[in-house]
Amino acid sequence: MDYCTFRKNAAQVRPSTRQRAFMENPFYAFVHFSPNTYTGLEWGDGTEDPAIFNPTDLNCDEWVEAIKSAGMTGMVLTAKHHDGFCLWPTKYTEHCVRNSPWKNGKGDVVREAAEACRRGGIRFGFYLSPWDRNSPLYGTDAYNDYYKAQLTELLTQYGDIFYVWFDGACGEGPNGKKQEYDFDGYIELIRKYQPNACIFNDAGPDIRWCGNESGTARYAEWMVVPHELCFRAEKQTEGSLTEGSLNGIDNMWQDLGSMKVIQYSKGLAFCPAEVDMSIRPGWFYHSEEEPHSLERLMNTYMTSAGGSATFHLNIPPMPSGRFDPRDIQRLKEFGQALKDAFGTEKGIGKTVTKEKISDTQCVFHVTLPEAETITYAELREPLCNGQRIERFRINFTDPNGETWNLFDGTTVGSKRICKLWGPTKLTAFDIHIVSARDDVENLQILLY
Ligand code: FUL
Repeated sequence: MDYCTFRKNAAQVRPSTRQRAFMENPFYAFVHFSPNTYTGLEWGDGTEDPAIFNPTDLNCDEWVEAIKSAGMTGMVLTAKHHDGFCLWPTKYTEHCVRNSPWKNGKGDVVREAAEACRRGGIRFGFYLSPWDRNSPLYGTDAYNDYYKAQLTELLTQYGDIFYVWFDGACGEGPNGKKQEYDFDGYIELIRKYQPNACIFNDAGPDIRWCGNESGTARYAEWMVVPHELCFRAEKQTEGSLTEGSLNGIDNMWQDLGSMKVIQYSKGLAFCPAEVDMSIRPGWFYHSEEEPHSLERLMNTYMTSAGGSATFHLNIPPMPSGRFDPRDIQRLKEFGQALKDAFGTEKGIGKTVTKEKISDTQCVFHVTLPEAETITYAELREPLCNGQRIERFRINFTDPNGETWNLFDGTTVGSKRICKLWGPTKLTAFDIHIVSARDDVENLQILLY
């Protein structure tokens, strides 16, 4: 296969309908809640007494309000973490809320959270840890049946689910044995009962892990990646450009999608990255911890949701079941900062003309109706055309004819927020597509 054909084939790799819908709302919350909230641990060992789980003041509507105040549009609850304790009254183990004093064993945190999301108009999803340090079945085939039975309860009893988050962690269970997870079987169940839900896992199928838990996105994030990495996603091309292999590829690689890497891939898949981090150092609540600075959250947002990935931000409830007022405050400030930055579109009525140089290079000339100070340009590739842009520059020419570079970028994908060098009053500027895998059509340009 020649270089141009391989590159054009890479540009044909497309998202599924559910992935496209998911990338429209790339900012959502995680909620880590379990016996760890009461023991102060990050990983419980499964021997915790269910009686310690007792959120005397649980208020899921407050969670939803706080989540919405930051601009997030979904919530993913840890229905079961590695300690095996279930936040809903599952039929399949006694290690669950039924044996907690909370509401005399009649409570169901999953239901309260799902219903609060519904009332508040945000989406609901769940995390169900495959690693289970409590279940005596762990390490045997019967565990996969147990896990699927629990998955089925969650998929069928709590309304629409937008996201199922599969943790990659696979440690030892109470018998010292490790488990071989039947991910194919788990995925089949989700497709059957919640066909619109996206599924997170290191290897796909729908959303993959960015490779760290500190909110650090890649400088150039690709949605089209080697199937060797995301082998649970659909393989959409056949044949490599260069002989060789990508054995050993993992989600820590800094470059997963440039031609330098994918030339060796024997098939490509569409699988965008999620950047997941907690608002505090821990995933679970520890009173001595403080929420991260507004600046850190903003930076993470710009490079994740604004960098062709998604942003999954965790807020851990306190033992009472409420969010910490410090976190609520930080979420409000964050939402306000996002509104200040992106609440009012500028350059309304601008004209855009495209100058095509070749199939892989073009320039978009943008003219504003009047001079305005533009801080951010937000670019979006229509994902129905796949991901094409490899490198771009935003330039403007001053009245003396001198050209200035306002932004130098690589990938665009679902959304690229470009903080322009400035501030500069602009009436016209150019977006040079320096390199693309195929003709760039209908580039969306929003100014703020
Ligand atoms: C990790 C887990 O081990 C952490 O406890 C946390 O749930 C994080 C989101 O995923 O793999």
